[in-house]
Amino acid sequence: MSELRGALIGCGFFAVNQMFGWRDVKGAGIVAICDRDPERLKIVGDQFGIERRYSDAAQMFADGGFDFVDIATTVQSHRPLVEMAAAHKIPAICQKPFAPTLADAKAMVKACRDAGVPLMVHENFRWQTPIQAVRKALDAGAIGTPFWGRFSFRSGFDVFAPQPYLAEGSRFIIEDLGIHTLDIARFILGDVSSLTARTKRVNPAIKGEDVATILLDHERGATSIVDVSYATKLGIEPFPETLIELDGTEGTIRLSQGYKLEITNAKGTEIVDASPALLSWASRPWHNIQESVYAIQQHWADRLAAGEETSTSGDDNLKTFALVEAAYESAASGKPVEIGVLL
Ligand code: NAD
Ligand code: 89V
Repeated sequence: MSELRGALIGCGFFAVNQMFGWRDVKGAGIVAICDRDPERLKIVGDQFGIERRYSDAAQMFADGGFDFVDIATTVQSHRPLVEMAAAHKIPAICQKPFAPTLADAKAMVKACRDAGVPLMVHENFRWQTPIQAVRKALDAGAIGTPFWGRFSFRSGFDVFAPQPYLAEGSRFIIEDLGIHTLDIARFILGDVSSLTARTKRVNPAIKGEDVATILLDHERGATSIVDVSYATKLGIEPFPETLIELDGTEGTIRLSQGYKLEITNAKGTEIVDASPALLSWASRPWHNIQESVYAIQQHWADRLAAGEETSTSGDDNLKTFALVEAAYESAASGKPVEIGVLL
């Protein structure tokens, strides 16, 4: 079968990982790129040898010649670009956060559904090797039925240097990072019926919250905590590791710093190294995220070729996005929020 031809919009900081990922993906590649910043267009075009370059996405869609679009811009442009893809009947991948509001996210899912085109949100954290290893152990019944969990990301890493816009929004850690952690909680323990959240801003140089603690009630009965912080100064910096604790009826799972996976049950305790691969183009400490970029893009190429739905489809991501909205609502009101009401 011939290779799927992709076009990428947004050639900024993170798109470079996506371009490397596409270079490795089997069955798909990038044939055109777009950025309204001529400097970024040139840097990425030259680095990856892409000749078709556009400063205007509308012009690129009008010219066509590609089978899918990969939207790697920041959130403000996601809705118009996804709707442009739907209008041209082009399957679309959209970076997280999917949209500025849940209402926008729902409109984007509807636009693609009405147009009959596949839509995947680039929610890559569930594709990380250690997270997949936890899910595999759970699916194999290693700890019976999980009744409690903790999904923790606590760091003092300077994310504002490569992504200065993160310091500028009134929303920060839940919208940018917690969105991944909440998605992991859903991926591991299932959908959520209600949540309660508390937030803080510790770093005075940024506008949004940099600490959040969220209590989740899962529909299948488990209770979990998602706790995220960019104000946590540790001896050994864990960025960008998500640490997981799960207690089940037959045992426990602990994913601890250094990608150490410990499974305890009636057979004893097994310790496994769940480290991600260091891909040829990757660099520490980002390699965990970088490998998951490749993995989600390969998943997209496989599913698009097979005409099957992706793990983080637009529909699926609405359930993660609703948790983000609910967390801000709960933090503001001090009260629990029912998720079903939002969806
Ligand atoms: P960035 O600002 O470095 O890059 C965005 C690029 O998009 C810029 O070059 C800008 O000129 C271009 N752009 C914006 N609107 C455009 C439009 N309408 N048409 C053409 N070009 C346009 O941002 P970034 O740090 O690369 O982040 C991009 C997205 O990736 C964000 O949504 C961010 O949250 C996400 N991100 C995801 C991960 C992950 O692991 N999934 C990691 C980092 C960033
Ligand atoms: O994955 C992300 O979305 C990034 C980072 C890990 C820095 O928060 O923005």
